[in-house]
Amino acid sequence: MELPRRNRGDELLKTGELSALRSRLRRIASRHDLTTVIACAFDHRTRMLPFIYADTRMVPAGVRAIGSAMVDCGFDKTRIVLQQWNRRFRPSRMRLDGRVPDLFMVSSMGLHSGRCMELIRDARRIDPAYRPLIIAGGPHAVYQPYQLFSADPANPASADVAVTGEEYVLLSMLEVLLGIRAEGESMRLAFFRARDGGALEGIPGLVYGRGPSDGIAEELVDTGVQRLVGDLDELPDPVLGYRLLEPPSGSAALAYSALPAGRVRKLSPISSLVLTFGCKFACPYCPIPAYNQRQHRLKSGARIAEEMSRLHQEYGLRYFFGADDNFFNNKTRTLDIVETLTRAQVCGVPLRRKARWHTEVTVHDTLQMKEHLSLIHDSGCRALWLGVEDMTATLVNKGQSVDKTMEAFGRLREAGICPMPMMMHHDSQPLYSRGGSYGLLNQIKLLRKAGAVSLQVLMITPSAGTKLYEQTFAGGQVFDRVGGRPVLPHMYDGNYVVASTHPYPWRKQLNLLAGYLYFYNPLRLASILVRTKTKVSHKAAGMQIVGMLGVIQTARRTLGWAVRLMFGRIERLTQPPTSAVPMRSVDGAMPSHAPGNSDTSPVKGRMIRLPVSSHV
Ligand code: B12
Ligand code: SF4
Repeated sequence: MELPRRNRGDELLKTGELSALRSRLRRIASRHDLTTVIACAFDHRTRMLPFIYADTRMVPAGVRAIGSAMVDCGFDKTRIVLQQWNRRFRPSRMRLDGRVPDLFMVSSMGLHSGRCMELIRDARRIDPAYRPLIIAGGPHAVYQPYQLFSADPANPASADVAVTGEEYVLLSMLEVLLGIRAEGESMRLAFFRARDGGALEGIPGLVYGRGPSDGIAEELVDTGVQRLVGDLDELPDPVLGYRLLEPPSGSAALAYSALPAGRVRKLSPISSLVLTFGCKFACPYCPIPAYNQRQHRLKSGARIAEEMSRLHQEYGLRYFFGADDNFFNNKTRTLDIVETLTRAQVCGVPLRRKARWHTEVTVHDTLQMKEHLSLIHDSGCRALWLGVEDMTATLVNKGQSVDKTMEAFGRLREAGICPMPMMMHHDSQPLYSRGGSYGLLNQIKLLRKAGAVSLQVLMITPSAGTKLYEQTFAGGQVFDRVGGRPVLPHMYDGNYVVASTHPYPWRKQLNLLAGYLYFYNPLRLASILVRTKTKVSHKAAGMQIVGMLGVIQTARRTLGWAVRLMFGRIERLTQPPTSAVPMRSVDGAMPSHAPGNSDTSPVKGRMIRLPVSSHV
């Protein structure tokens, strides 16, 4: 199910609320001398096309945002550890400023949740007398916070609290904790006192366990859906987060100091940046509109220009990736941003000469913007990722069609912007269809012709927080085990066929590879090199090389799965993962983050297998 919507008019924080909270925390920060480690969970088994470079060479914006918020509020002793760069990091070995940190935070997407739980389990090895308060956050906590808590005495791996929201929720909780914390008291004990006294119940966006024994929750309290910050200019400066990065290493412990500014660009040449959030469409397989409470939230053009300039000046960063859901969502607002970027200067030089930016949009909105694409190029935009999904709109109709997609791609190429299609393969789409445009290869052929520079083809896979999620399980589409091998969280990335009613699901798996091979291959590289040169053809050649290397890695990881699908017995799930611990809201209503929260009665702790805890 989608996240429930707050009452109309109460979706957003009041203007200035986040800024005021930041100021209040700054006034009390020096009294507390907090140390914080923020880990980004990452499962290296997910390293393959189409994310093979961006996954490790773009420090995720989520952990940077949380780190920036801590520093902005005066908690300078903060370190960000990326499992992407520090595979062996062990929270039980971490020391910051010579001591076990007060706070251990972990951010995770659903597909990295296996690693997230390992980090939490390891942090719990720290003697309770010194143990930090364990806070989980990020997309996995937003959509499935109940998976971060254990009811198994043999495996007491629970976060103390899951933040199902953004900076405001975390900072509100810290304000309450610091408000009641006695001198020398640990943050963990302050948290328990606040929780038991009901002081956290008024902060929407938290889920925490309660129970007599440490690490095993008897019930989960859900304080409801967060209020969102509407004006993204109120967010803390993202430049701060880059100062906090743990240098890459093979060590389990932390380095004495953070990554020097001079090394940031080499290790993370692309900088992901929050520009806008939200999308006006309502695709049934996408959780984004509900997460954003159907709101469109933006930074101003001036603020974006300032952030790009500072990131360029301080770290030499030149390439930016907007964390947008649909950057072209609103024409007037988009034009306002790009016009400002076109005029902006950095040290007397136009910003557009120093900064190149890229982001995600839809085909429909690209055509709405078609008269302005050269202005968008002039503002520094060089590539746009478009959710083409299925060009014939059979899977989902969001205004795309073969003609419209071809027109949008042509216009982008003319303007010097690389079109980067994102496709979704599904059970009813054949590999090839004779004389039509329905087959996967037929569509890739059209996209090649239209000038696509890169390709993303993923199998449609159930995603928590979407309209389709529960029914995909109820319909028996989702695999539990194939040939005895369990489907693990990292396999929910769209690269593995883990949900299908096709009689030969192995064909679907091989279709994905065939699609990539058809797009990325030496013949195509040669033809790009000899064809007429255009503004984007050298980029297409570069992408071919990256893509061919990526295909090898993708085949290495997924061919074994195709073989299992061919010969192994497929066991299916009939229910999505649910909470092993009963959940309740603070007011007795249905908990907002409970699985299948459209039911009318509270969840009574139905016990079914959690992919996170049982398969890892
Ligand atoms: C950019 C992006 C990518 C980039 C990421 C590159 C990188 N290293 O950063 C690329 C293109 C590689 C990518 C790939 C994938 N992505 Co992606 N991606 C995004 C996108 C558009 C922006 C992410 C971002 O930077 N957001 C901005 C930051 C500030 O937001 P945030 O991370 O959510 O963090 C905020 C809160 O969550 C919270 N928070 C985060 N961490 C923590 C920690 C603590 C302790 C606390 C208290 C709070 C907290 O506070 C932050 C500040 O507000 C999001 C959608 C979106 N708009 O967020 C999807 C999204 C993260 N991706 C998603 C998915 C599923 C994928 C893929 C699996 C592909 C797919 N099938 O769609 C792959 C996985 C690749 C891999 N191996 O990891 C999903 C995750 C859903 C889930 N339940 O986990 C999202 C949410 C989109 C969606 N469908 O809703 N992605
Ligand atoms: S257009 Fe993209 S971001 Fe918008 S609802 Fe559909 S899939 Fe989600």
